[in-house]
Amino acid sequence: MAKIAIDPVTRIEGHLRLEAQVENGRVVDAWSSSTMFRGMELILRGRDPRDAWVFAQRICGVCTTVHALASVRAVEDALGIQIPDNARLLRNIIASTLDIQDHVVHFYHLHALDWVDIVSALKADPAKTAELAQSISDWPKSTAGYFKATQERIQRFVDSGQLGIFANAYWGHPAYQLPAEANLMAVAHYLEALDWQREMVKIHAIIGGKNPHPQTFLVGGMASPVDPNTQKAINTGRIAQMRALAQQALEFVSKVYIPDLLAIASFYKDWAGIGGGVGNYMSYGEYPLSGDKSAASMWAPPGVILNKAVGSPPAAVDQAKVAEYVTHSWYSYASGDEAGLHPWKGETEPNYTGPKPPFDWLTTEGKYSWLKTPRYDDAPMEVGPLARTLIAYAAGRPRTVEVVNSVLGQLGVGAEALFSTLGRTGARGIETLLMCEQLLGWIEELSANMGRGDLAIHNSEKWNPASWPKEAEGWGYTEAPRGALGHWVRIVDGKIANYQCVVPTTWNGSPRDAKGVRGPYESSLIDTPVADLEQPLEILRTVHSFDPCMACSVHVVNSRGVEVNRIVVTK
Ligand code: NFE
Ligand code: MG
Repeated sequence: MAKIAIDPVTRIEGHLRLEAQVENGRVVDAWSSSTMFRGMELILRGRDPRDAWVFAQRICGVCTTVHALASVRAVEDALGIQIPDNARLLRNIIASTLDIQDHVVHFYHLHALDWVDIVSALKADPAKTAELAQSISDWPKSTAGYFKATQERIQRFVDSGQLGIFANAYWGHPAYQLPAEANLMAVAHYLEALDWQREMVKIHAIIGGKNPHPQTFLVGGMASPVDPNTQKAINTGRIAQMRALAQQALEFVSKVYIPDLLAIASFYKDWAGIGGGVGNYMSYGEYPLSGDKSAASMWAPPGVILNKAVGSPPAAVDQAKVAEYVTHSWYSYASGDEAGLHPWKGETEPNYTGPKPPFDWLTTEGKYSWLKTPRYDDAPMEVGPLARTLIAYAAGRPRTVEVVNSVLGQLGVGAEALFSTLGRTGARGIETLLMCEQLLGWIEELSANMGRGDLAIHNSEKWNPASWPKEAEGWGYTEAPRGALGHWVRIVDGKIANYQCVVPTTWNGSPRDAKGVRGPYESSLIDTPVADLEQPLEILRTVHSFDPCMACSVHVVNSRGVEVNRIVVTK
């Protein structure tokens, strides 16, 4: 029996530490700990609720914008505000653009190197690489000369002795399975995706002036004027620009990302049996297709699936069933640390009792993370692209069913393969493709509204706080790239009395709850093979498949912080 600590986990956002017990080459127990406290919820207290989104959006620069969206929706829910149709469309366009860009960046820049060995790419034959690439896609860049130039670029990195962004990985690890040519193809696309993602987020700049943190939200709608006849608004030219960027996105995703995903997955089918986790999935639903907020009018349907039951329609989501525990988190609740609190009654009172330098193991029987432990109806929930895809699949959404079945068929695996590390990574790609198809539709809808003279972007009916009730509570939700995101606000006398964010990575990365039940990361690591304790590549594969973001989930690093970049092994 050996115990290992990985701290920090890299190629994620924020500060995550994992501890795992390994026996006979397999993980038998695991603990997930966020080592960072931020207190964003506290700085919102006492402020004007109409300003909250500007602060909340700064929770994260990776899933930028979703916190602004959840925030304005929470206040709109509290005050009973309906938004104009153009605001719905602008919000859908901004959020889906983020989702597409974030998923591609995750696949190539945060996750691919768990599967792709850059150093092996140096041994590839560029002509054979071109043959391979052309056999899976008609992407025009796939020539021998192109792959040779990529290889020379990597060689220059290696010769300089400074791998830069490619340093600190486990190159040559026995768990890497791809032939050299597939490695070279993937590295070439890693570099291409860097350029592509910069173009894609120009949609945010067109609507909201910049990325990250587009500056265009308003309680009651949006602040981006739409008018085909003026340079000072989103006009016909801007629509054409967005349309071109969305078309480029669909091209890149369908001709590069998806073929790469399928090609890489075909060498790692054993990962369809590893990394499943809690088996419960939740989505709040997102992308309203009309002003109606019913489940049927959400492009990504809301729902809850328990115990992998995708054969029947998902249950409805009731936000009243969300509660956060701090039994194993570095916080204290006034009423004691055993019971969970619904976010409207939520408390953020730090109580750090964790490791001290130079090195200390987590006290896992007590508190061991800055993440709280959210539970739905007392059960742990996995959230994110896999949850959304399974819920859309179980709800019988035709395009999801079609693409999921096609991907399973191409890989020659059954539906049970979805509940795994590979399933999580595959679902993210499937969702990206479907969302690219849909994004173009929202741009056309906005254009059609403008064409018929509907230029409304904001509903100012309740702008004056004198029109608000003395007390109000609201819930704002969205499906962020990493999953279900909720903001809960209590407004008293026109000011924020309480504000709580329960974020995707809080759901997925949470420590155990009061009953000792593991969170999704912890649970998914059980049974993961570990070939080399000093190079726990397999653990990173599973945890990276969730796309962790600790910045979001704890919403300043402990100044006495634990040692960084170190793997500690005890045998
Ligand atoms: Ni900082 Fe985020 C997303 C939100 S969180 S990345 O997606 O909300 O886990
Ligand atoms: Mg929170």
